[in-house]
Amino acid sequence: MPSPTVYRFSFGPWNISEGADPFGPNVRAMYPHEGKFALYQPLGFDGVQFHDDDVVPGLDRLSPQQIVTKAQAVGQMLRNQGLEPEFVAPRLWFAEQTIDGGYTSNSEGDRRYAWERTQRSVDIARAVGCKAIVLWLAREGSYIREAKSAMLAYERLLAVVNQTLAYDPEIQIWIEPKPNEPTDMAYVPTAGHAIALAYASQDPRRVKALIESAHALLANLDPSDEMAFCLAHDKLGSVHLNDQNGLKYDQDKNFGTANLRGAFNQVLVLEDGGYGRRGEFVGLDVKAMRTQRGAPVVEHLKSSRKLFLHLVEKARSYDRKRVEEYRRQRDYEALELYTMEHLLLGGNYARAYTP
Ligand code: XLS
Ligand code: MG
Repeated sequence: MPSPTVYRFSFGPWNISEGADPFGPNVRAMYPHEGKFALYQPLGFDGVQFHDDDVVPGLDRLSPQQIVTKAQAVGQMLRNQGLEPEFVAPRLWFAEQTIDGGYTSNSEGDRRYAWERTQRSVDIARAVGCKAIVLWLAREGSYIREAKSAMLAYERLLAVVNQTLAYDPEIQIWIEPKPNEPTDMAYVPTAGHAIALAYASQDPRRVKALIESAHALLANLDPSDEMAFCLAHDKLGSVHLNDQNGLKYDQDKNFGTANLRGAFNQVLVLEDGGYGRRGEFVGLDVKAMRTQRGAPVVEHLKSSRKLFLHLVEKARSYDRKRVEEYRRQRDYEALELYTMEHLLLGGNYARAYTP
């Protein structure tokens, strides 16, 4: 039996936000970006996830050399604070050149911009000291299917994956699938699509997926299965744990708060799949409620981490022998009751309670 994994946690600076949504402005004071880094360790986090311009603001106006110099300084600042950069994601959804998507835009100039920005993100990842970029393909898709050739789009996505692998011999690419929002119909909506791209690429070992619970739920899939699929192929680069209440806008609710049993199954899969033993982070992509007062608001990060750790305890005390026995007898009614009672009742109470 390997010793139990000691999980390490990460989040991105965007997870401490001011509360704006598409229908209303900020409701909390801005919290300076640099100040956020000091919050990580006291909250129990030591991994930092970045968008490229979180590391180097305004990078489109800087030369590649200026970008690298600035990123190196951020890397040093992180090391001084005992923090580790987990990944850098090119922000390919904000600039004018990405209105119709980046890699799959119908405009050649826009596609060139996306590729240049991707190279800069790889440079930033290397300079800040991490080995992965995340492709959240926000606007790679369309509002109407007739707008783009999906076949061509998938060819273009694979070409960019290959170009990136060739650009840097060590960089890993973790694709974060999402089926919708901000585009209606997104390419690469599921883990299956991401892993297919990985195997079709020139170096499948370096292409993995980042599975976000809410994104899987928006595709009407079970997040624990999406994670298990990646783990079975040794392709789970990272996770964005959170929750989602039905098929709505992307909610990024606290982990385990909409479906506790679903969250338990995600933790079980991570535990059984050995996730985290090679230093993988447990990323929490959670958003504070707009109603929450104060600045900075960090309760959602604390709560999600705490709920994850409670579920780790539940996963470790889940009686696997008993589960195996129920499976052998094909008694899934009993297995379900056992699972629910295990989640509902504390250890002592469970023993004391006889129906
Ligand atoms: C948005 C994504 C985003 C990425 C990072 O839906 O979850 O937060 O994880 O750009
Ligand atoms: Mg995410």
